[in-house]
Formats: sequence, structure tokens, C-alpha cells
Amino acid sequence: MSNVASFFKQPTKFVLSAVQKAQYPNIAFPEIAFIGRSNVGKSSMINALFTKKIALTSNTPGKTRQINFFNHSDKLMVVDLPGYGYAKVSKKEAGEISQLVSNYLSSRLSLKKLFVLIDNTLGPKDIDLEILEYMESIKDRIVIVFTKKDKKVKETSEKTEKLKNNYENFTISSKNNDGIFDVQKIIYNLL
Ligand SMILES: Nc1nc2c(ncn2[C@@H]2O[C@H](COP(=O)(O)OP(=O)(O)OP(=O)(O)O)[C@@H](O)[C@H]2O)c(=O)[nH]1
Ligand SMILES: [Mg+2]
Repeated sequence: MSNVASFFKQPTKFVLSAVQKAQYPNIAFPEIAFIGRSNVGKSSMINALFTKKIALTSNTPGKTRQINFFNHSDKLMVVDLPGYGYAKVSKKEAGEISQLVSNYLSSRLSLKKLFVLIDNTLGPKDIDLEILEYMESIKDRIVIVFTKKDKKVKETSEKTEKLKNNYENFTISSKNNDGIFDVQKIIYNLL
């Protein structure tokens, strides 16, 4: 087995769910985080990368409402962020979630890569482009991941090509693991 494959098979443990900055674990490992619209497949991708069911996934958008931290083998912190743009949460809760995510993004110095997930079947939405614009200052640490490659494309957008030209990017499926190994290599090389 390659070093990369055996690395991802090592234990990954849930650490805690945070709803405020004071709760973030105080660690020295490099950190990676996953962000994207609700239901885009953040938790599924974490499970595919780390080859185990650690992050809760659901057919119901808005499943992940807190910042979930995972410790991979005392070498890497993995962060599952709440999804944005889910219409069915109350305005108050949506405000709280976006505050939580922006606090996280502005304060986490150990963050080595931010994976911004976009649903390949739908293409980028305004809210995805807004997040990318907001994160412009850390552009070199952003990797765009187009998810659900196994599914039929429903909407095409000229914005997709533009993003592909401007950002490091991958198109993956967490269902059949297509493209997962390429992302594992990127993560492995951060250590
Ligand atoms: N076909 C297919 N379905 C996927 C893929 N990735 C995720 N899904 C499905 O999409 C739904 C949402 O996946 P999650 O991983 O829970 O999405 P999330 O981004 O964590 O969602 P929130 O926590 O609500 O923000 C689930 O029904 C998954 O099974 C994929 O690559 N292919
Ligand atoms: Mg989730």
C-alpha cells in the first residue's frame, strides 16, 4: 500500500463540536477545513478521504450546524464547517451560522487548506462566488472541489471554467471515490 493510502487509513477521532471561538481546540497540528453550500457533500467527502464514517451525512440539508473538529492520528486536524445557503433555517440561525463560519475563517492560523465544495451538477451559485471573493486574501490556500461527479450535470455555467482557470481544483465523487486519491495526495503533502 502507498504511504498516502496507509496514512488515510489511520484512526480519525471526533474531537468536539464548537459553536463559538473559545471552544476551538488548541492544537499544533496543521488543519484543513471543508466549506460549501448545505448538501454539497462536505461530510461525505471527509468520510471518503479518511476512509471511515466519522462525519454525519444526511439527505436533509443543514445537517451540520456546528463546527466539527476531527483529529487524524495526531497529525492533522480536519474541520467540517456548517453548510451555508440553506433556506429552511431561520434568519436568526442563518446569521449565527455565517458568523460562526466567518469567525472561524478569520481566526484559524493553523489552516493550511480550505476546500471549497461546489456541486458539479448545479455549478457555482452566487453564494459560492461570494465566499470565494470573501476569501480572496487566502486564495493560494483554497482548493475548489466539484462534488457528485457520478451524477448527471443539470446546469452548466461559464463561471465553472473561470474558476477552474483561477483555482487549484478537482472534480470528485464521494460515492465511487473517483478523484479522492488526488485530493488525498494534496493533503498528505501538507504534512
Ligand atoms: N451521488 C452522490 N451523492 C453524494 C455525493 N456526496 C454526497 N452525496 C449525497 O448528498 C447528500 C448530502 O451529503 P452531505 O455529505 O451530508 O452534505 P453536507 O455538505 O455535509 O451537508 P450539510 O451538513 O447539510 O451542510 C447525502 O444524501 C449524500 O449521500 C456524491 O459524490 N455522489
Ligand atoms: Mg455536513
